Amino acid sequence: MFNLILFGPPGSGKGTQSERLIAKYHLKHLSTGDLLRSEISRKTPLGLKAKTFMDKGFLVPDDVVVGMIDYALDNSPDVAGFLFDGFPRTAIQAEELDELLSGKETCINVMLALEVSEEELIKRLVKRGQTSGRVDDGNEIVIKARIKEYHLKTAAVADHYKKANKVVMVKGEGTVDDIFERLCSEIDILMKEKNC
Ligand code: B4P
Repeated sequence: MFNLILFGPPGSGKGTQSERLIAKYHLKHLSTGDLLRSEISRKTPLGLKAKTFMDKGFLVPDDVVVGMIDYALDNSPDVAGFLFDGFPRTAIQAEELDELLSGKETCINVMLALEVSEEELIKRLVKRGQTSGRVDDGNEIVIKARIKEYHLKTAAVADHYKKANKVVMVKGEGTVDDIFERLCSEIDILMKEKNC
């Protein structure tokens, strides 16, 4: 298996690039943001709970998202690998993910971390907010709260994988095509190594 984490602050293009990467490399896409939004639209108890955090720009509690990932991993047999998008977002989630994968005799091969300036992040999210209908994109105060959560809780996830020498930084500004090419050239090298 080849398992990768696409990492970066809110609006760095994780969702955008993931769609292309899963098509090219036939990986199973696990986006906790998408999974949570699906729970919200179906008005499940989990979704109703998550919404109270997401609408304010806060992270959803670790046990909720880890439970969702655990379930998704168990229900995805025979895949070439996983692309984790927006997960893990805290050091605890990273530890839990490592444990879940080691129980399946696999691991994270690489974390590709998108680097984008804060000014550009805000610009992108405000623009998406004009059409997406997403409460968390619709208001600059909420967007700034999401970026603050990233610095407070999520940036540490990169440190976790840096210790294992698994982080590759990728410039996340430019056209979507250019960024996709940068990501693919890293993946093509790493796939030959498969360092689990
Ligand atoms: P997510 O759904 O993960 O979304 P995101 O971080 O907002 O965006 P992403 O980086 O995927 O950006 P995208 O490609 O869409 O999280 C939403 C919320 O869910 C979180 O705030 C949190 O509350 C909760 N949550 C999710 N996972 C969680 C977890 N593990 N633990 C706890 N809580 C969790 O791009 C953004 C915009 O930029 C788009 O409009 C796109 O078109 C545009 N864009 C992309 N690339 C561009 C480029 N190169 N140039 C110009 N624009 C570009």
